[in-house]
Amino acid sequence: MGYRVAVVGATGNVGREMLNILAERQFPVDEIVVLASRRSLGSEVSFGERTLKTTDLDTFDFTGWDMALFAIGSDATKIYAPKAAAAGCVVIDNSSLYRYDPDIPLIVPEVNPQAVHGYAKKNIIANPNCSTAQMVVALKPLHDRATIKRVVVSTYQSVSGSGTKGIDELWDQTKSIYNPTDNKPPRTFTKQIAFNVIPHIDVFLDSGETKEEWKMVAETKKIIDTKIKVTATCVRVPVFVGHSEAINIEFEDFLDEDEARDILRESPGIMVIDKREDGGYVTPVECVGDFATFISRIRQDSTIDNGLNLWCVSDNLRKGAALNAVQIAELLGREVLKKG
Ligand code: 11C
Repeated sequence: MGYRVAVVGATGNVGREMLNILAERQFPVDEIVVLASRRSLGSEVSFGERTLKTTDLDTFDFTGWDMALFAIGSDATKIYAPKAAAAGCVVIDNSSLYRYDPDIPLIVPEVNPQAVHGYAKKNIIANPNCSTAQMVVALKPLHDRATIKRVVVSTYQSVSGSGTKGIDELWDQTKSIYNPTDNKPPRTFTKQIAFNVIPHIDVFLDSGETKEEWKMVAETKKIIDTKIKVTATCVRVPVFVGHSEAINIEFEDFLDEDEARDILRESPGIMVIDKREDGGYVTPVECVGDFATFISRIRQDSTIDNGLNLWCVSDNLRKGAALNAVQIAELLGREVLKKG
């Protein structure tokens, strides 16, 4: 026996990836429904070999459905997630709406799977921000060995993090550089993104940080350890898919770079590609479509007592969103619902 699963926001980039990954990982689905807003009704999406037609989210009754994977914005999530949860369907939500609610677990299955048992308070589980998900996969096994005190991270985030409109803007601007008569002003991003980088993702906060930077701090604390200090600079780069991060870590105890490499090699969800030679590291184009978080450039930071540097790359639509949501669904099935 399998599960009755709803995918909410099935026509967006993340919703489509959720369907691909459910099919690729042969998630035990008895029945699947793909839900979308009225404006996307009639669209078709693929689920393995099958083509599914979208159903109206607004009038859908979640009673009798086991889980709903939500991939819609926070405003719509606020309306529909409580309806699903009240009907007894466990919501796995990709928006930022519930991440910081102490009664809602925020889960990366390789890092804090035990948190799944907290789902029952509200029947909702939150999925972290993409830039946090890949970073905590890399940090957790190192924290278990040498206790992380502080992390300084700089991100290089692809345009797909801001949805299809971000992808279209990079494509249109890139073409218009070669054909200036077709010049299109920035709409999604605040400055030109083609052949440029922008140190601004999400809104500015009073502290001077952006919300994206704040999320990396708050979510790392909630998922791994509230004592870890994190400071982040988040930057949008002209890459279609795949977020990269340069991570500097200060530990309580000394951790040798070779031991760190061995630990990471043995850790779940991680692929270490780290040769000290031309091309002996991973770049975002190579991680697209993959499940792993890739780690390269592992090296001692000799400017502090117990420091390491590393480079971390992952597919932001997969580990950063859809894959992590499906892994949560697998975890929920395995540990709690036990039907599959
Ligand atoms: C970006 N990280 O790259 C964002 C996208 O809180 O789920 C995901 C925002 C979120 O723009």
